[in-house]
Amino acid sequence: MEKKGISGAEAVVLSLLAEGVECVFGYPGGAIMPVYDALYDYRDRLQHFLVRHEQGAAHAAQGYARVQRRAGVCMATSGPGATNLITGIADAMIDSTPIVCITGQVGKHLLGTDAFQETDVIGISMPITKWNYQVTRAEEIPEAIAKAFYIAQSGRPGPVLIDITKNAQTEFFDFQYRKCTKIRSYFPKRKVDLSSVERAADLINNAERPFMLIGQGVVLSGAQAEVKEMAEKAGIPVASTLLGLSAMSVHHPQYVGYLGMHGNYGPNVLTNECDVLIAVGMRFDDRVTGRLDGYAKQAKVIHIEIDPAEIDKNVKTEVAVVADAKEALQALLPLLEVKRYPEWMAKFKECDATEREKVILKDFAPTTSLPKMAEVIHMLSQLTQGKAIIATDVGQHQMMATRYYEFDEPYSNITSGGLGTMGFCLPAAIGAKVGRPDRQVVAVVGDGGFQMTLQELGVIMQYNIPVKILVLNNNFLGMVRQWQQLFFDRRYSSVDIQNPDFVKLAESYYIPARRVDNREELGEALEEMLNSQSAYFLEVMVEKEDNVFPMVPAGASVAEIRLE
Ligand SMILES: Cc1ncc(C[n+]2csc(CCOP(=O)(O)OP(=O)(O)O)c2C)c(N)n1
Repeated sequence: MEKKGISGAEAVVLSLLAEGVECVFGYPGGAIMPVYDALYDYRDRLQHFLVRHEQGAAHAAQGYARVQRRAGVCMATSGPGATNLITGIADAMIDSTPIVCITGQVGKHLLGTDAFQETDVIGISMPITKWNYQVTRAEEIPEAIAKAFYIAQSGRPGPVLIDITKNAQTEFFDFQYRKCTKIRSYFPKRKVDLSSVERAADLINNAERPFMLIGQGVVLSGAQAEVKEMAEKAGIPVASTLLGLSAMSVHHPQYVGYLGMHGNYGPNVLTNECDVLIAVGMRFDDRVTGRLDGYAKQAKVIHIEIDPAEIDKNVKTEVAVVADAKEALQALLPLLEVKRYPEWMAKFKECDATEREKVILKDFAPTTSLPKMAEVIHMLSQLTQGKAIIATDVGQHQMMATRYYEFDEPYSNITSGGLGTMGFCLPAAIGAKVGRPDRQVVAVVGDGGFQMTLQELGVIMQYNIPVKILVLNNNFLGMVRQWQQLFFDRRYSSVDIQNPDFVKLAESYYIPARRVDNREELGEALEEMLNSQSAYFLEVMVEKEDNVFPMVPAGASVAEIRLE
């Protein structure tokens, strides 16, 4: 591809097109105006979604990336525009989400002068990007953008940021775009080391109580079929981390549940009873492990992980396979013996029965005047047959949604895991719906988190994006209230939140809206929401002082999980 004498700004757009980018989430301003001017010329080929706050652009790019399995793109001006992206970038970094962020910057001659809207976004974003780079000459643009896409999407994915000074946007140069396929000293994906795979197979074949934990690495590498095959062939029970959810159908007989602080009882306690722990594409986050010196000490650990920095970081491994999850499992599968562990599987069933009796039946029991979150999610799950994309925010509703939505399709769970970013849900759901218009996308959000990015209702309105928004309103910052109740002697400090009339608010954005405060109407209201061709806003008033259990208290071991 060669074109002579174009501006840096046009080169930005052509570079994005050369990468197959179809849409950008962004917000204009002084230092990025030349790029927006170029976008005007290409508006038929590159759709720009005008968010209402740059944080929304980053989260929308994340939502898009998660469902499209390629980098989402966001754009902002210098100074406040760039700093508003930061939360989304940090979120993408800790949750390994590929996004390419493009920021405008003051002209090269003004750098370092405290010019209007000058911020050192390269310095600020250094620890939360996989790579960042400041372009000060137009001719650097194609190579910088090509590298940005390659780095964001290869190996363990992550966010990259390209900061482009204004002069570089307006200078002319001969444009030529070459995709990047290699960078010196950057080895994103190692070849599978067969000797470690053989050692892993040996451990698994000789195990009495093997247990497989799957994380987002499985989703990112598309290794769902291999996980299923391994579980079926070698008879291994499989549990998922928060970000691994939807990689395996909850209905699969080998699937034993969800790990972590509010996960299922069985997979948490039995982590401390397995003899071989096979962790695939997960990073032993503290929300999964609880207190490390009380975590799986009896087990020999096999860690299949693309990022060598994760090996032995939190949990000491017996065998490490540093590779892409899919490739590693493909190498491992033929070496595994066909096995069944009826007694071991029965232990998970026993734990399930305990959890059912102590937690689940209570969560579903209509004992309170207002519906409980679990009831709402259960109904949503039934009505969508576990086939919707569920975007969640952070808090009790997130844990309830991820506990009780019966995911039956891959790439369906979009949540902020590592950073726990309130405000993530709505813009991420928008990005997901833009990326997968053919799928039902439901944003399940708390009344607190909704108010952190609710201005993005404007994007839904302006571009007619049929996202379904389900606010579970307990008039509390529920998760913090739960902690105050359990660990701070019920001293409710600043968790009581007075809310606006959400229905009127949604209607002011021309989004059909309804409020439900009883069980009788709930099913019908959810159906109305799901059947709506347009966006729809449903507020469900839920039990105010509901708690999420089980719970591994902070600093406790997984074996100390509380059921009540
Ligand atoms: C940006 C941000 N600020 C603060 C927190 C701490 N925090 C975690 S959960 C939570 C309460 C969330 O309340 P709400 O959105 O109403 O959801 P609920 O827990 O009631 O379902 C808070 C304040 C956070 N995770 N993110």
